[in-house]
Amino acid sequence: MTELNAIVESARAAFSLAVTPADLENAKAQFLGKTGRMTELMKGLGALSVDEKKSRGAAINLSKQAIEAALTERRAALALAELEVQLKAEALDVTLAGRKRGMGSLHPVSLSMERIEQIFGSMGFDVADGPEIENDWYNFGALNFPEDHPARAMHDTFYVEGGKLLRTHTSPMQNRYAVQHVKKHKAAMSAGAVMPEIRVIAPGRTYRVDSDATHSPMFHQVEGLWIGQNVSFKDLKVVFTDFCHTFFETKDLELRFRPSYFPFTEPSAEIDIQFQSGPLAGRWLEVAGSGQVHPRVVENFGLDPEQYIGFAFGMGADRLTMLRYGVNDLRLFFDGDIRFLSQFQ
Ligand code: 2U9
Repeated sequence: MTELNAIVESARAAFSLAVTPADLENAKAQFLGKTGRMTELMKGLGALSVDEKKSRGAAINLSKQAIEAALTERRAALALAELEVQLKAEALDVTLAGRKRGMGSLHPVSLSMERIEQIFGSMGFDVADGPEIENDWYNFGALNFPEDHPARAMHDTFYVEGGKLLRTHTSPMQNRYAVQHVKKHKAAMSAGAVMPEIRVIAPGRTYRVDSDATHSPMFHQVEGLWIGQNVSFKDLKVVFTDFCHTFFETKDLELRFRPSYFPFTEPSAEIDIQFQSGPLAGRWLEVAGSGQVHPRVVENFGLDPEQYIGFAFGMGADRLTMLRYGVNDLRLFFDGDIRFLSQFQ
């Protein structure tokens, strides 16, 4: 073997011993680097004659090319090996079961509201909608709250810019609904027609400056309003009794109407229920306020209170949900704890 062939062979051997790209670059330096063996040979050419330079130089170049080819080949082999290691490390087992993405579900209070809408819907009640930021007239004035009356202070209102407020109850929605209803039928009524009854519920978020174990600054109400020519307290009793039976899924409960005061109803009553069996049995539980709609409120709808009369009620949807599911702390509804919420899926 010529000297050059021997160098090429030892380069090949050195390259194949390299197991990392860094090893390989070190090995390359030994042959092709500034002080490498091939470079030293090239330097030796200077001492030769022109003819010798030509033939020796060509031979050295050939060997250099062979070493470079060996280097390229080894580089590719190491890169491939590295890729294989990486692929192995990042291997995916496509046969593994997928990770389950949690399905969302309705909040228990939303479930109650939907249920309440459904029950009153079956009794012919429409569902009103309306803004959470209200003006003083719809929230208070039209509902017969006199200026500076303590009942306004009782509501602990959140005021926002421009004299507007966060509605303290859902009554303004029924107010707006009733005013629209009357407008729609005004012409027919002037021609002697009787107005179709107003039968509506208003579910939604309400706001009061209040926060403890049983009060949250944002809470949910469902209010109802039924106005016609011959709608009485008796109808309220029938409707609300029926509602309680369906909502709590039992007829084994008593209702009690206890006199009370609201500016928008006269007479007014708190509605209490008492389960005759089950974990809540034997205690009177307050579930709603109610009353015959005050004549001034009826007048504000644009109706003659001598002709049109009816009742209204209001209930806290959060409290009703607590009673239905046996939840003992209102704050659980607002914590967003999945362990609690997932029980209602
Ligand atoms: C109009 C006229 C009258 C709605 C009514 C109540 C009685 C009532 C409370 C129950 C628990 C509010 O969430 S709570 O604190 N509500 O006691 N609400 S009558 O009366 C109306 C509504 C609309 C136009």
